[in-house]
Amino acid sequence: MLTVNTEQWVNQLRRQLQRANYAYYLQDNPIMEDEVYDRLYRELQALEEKYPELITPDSPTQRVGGGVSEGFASVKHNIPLYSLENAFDLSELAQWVARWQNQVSEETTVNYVCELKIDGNALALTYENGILVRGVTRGDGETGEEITNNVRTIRTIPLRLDLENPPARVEVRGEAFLPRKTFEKINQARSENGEARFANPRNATSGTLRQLDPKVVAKRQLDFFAYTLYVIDENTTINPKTQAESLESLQEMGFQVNPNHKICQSLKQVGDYYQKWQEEREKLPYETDGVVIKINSYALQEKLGFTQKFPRWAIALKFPAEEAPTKLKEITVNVGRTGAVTPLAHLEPVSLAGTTVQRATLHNTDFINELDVRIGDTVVVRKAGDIIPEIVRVLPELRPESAQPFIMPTECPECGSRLVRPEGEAVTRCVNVSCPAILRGSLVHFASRDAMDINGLGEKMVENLVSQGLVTSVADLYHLTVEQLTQLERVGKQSASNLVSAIAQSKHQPWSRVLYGLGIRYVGKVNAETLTERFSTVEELARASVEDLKAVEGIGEEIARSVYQWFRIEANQALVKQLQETGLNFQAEATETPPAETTIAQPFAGKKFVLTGKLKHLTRSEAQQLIERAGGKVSSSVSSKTDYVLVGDKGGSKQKKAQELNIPQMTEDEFQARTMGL
Ligand code: 0OW
Repeated sequence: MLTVNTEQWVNQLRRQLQRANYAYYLQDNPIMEDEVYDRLYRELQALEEKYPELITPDSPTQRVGGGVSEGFASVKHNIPLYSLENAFDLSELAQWVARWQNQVSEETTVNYVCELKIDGNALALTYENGILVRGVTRGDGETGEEITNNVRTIRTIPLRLDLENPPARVEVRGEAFLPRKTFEKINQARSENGEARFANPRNATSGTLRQLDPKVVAKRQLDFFAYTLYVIDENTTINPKTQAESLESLQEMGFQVNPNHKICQSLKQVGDYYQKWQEEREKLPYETDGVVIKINSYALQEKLGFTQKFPRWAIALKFPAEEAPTKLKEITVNVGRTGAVTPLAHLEPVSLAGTTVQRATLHNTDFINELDVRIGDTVVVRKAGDIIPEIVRVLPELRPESAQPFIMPTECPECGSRLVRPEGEAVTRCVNVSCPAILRGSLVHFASRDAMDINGLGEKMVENLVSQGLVTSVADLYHLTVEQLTQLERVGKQSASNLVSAIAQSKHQPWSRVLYGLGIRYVGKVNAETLTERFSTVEELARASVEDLKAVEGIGEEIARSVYQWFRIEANQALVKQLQETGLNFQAEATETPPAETTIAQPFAGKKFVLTGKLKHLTRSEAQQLIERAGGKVSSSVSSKTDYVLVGDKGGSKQKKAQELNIPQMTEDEFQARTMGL
């Protein structure tokens, strides 16, 4: 029989479970083990089943309530949901300020609240006496769809406000969204059971909010950030005067408020906030498409009021588009160091995420066939956090009659030999070891930082040496003379002798770097170190069987085969012989310094860079990011300690200083070749 203390106990259980939910979902800091939570939850469920009169709408057991809806009622918002005017750069932001500034007296100090613009779906929530009674989609701002049962399944939306004396009515607005990881999981599941994938988290969110079955919504695990609070109650103590105070009150009531909001005293600070998040937003676990700037003072907001559609006191400053449509003019193929033939898309130049994009990778023929991309198509190209632009889809409705499917060439464009596509591999490749493209790639690799580290032997110089026929294998490098080099265009006496001595210097590199420099497939820097620790001379390594090689920790079937076959090719054996005669190290030296901690991904470990001139395909910060990711550092002035100057368009005084100090200059193409794939 229902006793008072049963009711009390049920209320206590409810409070305890609500506290546990808040700690788990909003503070990421559970206050009890899952099994303890489940035990208490089931006890509450059993008591509510036994005494249904005890059930309250805010009970944790009521999150996934209600059956499958037929459809959603269209309801009028108690207060309209305003949308935001857009600005696309800082000058448009300044124009927004100018528009309302003349309505504000001179001496008024204006400060702003900057909030990340969450790329989700706005929701309007209504609480009566602290209990959630209604959840509505934004709709057209005046009316929306009543989806209360679905909203109740969002764990970061409280079913009851965490207040002793809740106001009569509270209206809360915020953004429902799907974190990236959750979105990927949902799409994975949809692919597995043959459903169409959602295009992006925002679409997935709106699709989920309009699901007729709350159980499906609950499984999708939507999330929510609150950003607007209205308190409707004559004698309430909660009376925020600014947007910042509202965000605090929302937090106190139990809502999740985005932690990256910031009060800015000036447009300069707003600009810094915008710049910071434009660069860092890829790291966030959810998608954003800009920042929302609001005048902080409610008195000032009231004074400024609204236009037909927007509040005058707020604006969305959007991040530059990461995706844009452009015309695919032609497709060429690029032969890389390992002979891999990769199709390259040449595009009508399009400005994207702050740079001009004219090239994008098409990966391989499978990718081209999957997209059915044809020459002449209008394609959507994407340039997100990772720097290399990629074609994501074709817009078939815009396909011209003349569009031609791309046919991968059967002959290598560099040497004419037949291209092969090894069984089961996506990549088509040229296997002619004396193919100039492979020769160029192998020379750049041999001279690279992690291999023989020959300064001044970058892509441009290699291109020069190969096209003038001065070098037909890495062994030829060691016979180059200053006279020969000064015959080349744009090679002065000084840089010629620097290069000859840098090449001579490289003979002291340890056996592990020589092995890595030979460019055997699948033998990266780490594997080269592993192999040369186990096989201290090249003779031992050349004699090793596939089994011997596989016996080495970290060396799998693929690498073992590749090494075994490499040493059975005549030309390779001759090359090793030549290099040995030249005096390179093909055995571990007793005094060999332990392998540097740098891994493959650190081609610029310890190197100091200075950037000068405008880069074509990268912004300064992107180039800096790549350099740091590759283990290098960027400083602002050229000195004798500088290792490389990365020269864009019109290098200016820094380029001049580099020439005076004889510091190697790197072009953007060389830089991209050296950092490709990082
Ligand atoms: N998406 C957001 C966001 C935000 C409202 C109130 C004043 C005008 C719009 O993160 N942080 N703050 C607001 O403020 N709106 C936002 O999103 C809007 C809602 C409807 C259209 C935009 O998505």
